Amino acid sequence: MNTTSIKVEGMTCGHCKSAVEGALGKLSGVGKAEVDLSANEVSVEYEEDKVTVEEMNEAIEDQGYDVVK
Ligand code: 9UX
Repeated sequence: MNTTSIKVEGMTCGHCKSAVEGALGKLSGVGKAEVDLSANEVSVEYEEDKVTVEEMNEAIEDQGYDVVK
């Protein structure tokens, strides 16, 4: 299991947190996804042979948030 931290802009309330965590959780290969609202950051545990950071970025952007790359 790998861990990464993704910087995301625009997450302000608990529903944002749920939306992003839910979208990441749906991806096969993602274990735990946890949003830290005050840090504008998502920490994700994932299996790198199953899912890429690009796919995770896209899932976040599909929810309407901007990923800081
Ligand atoms: Mo809360 Mo997030 O009303 O885009 S869902 S700010």
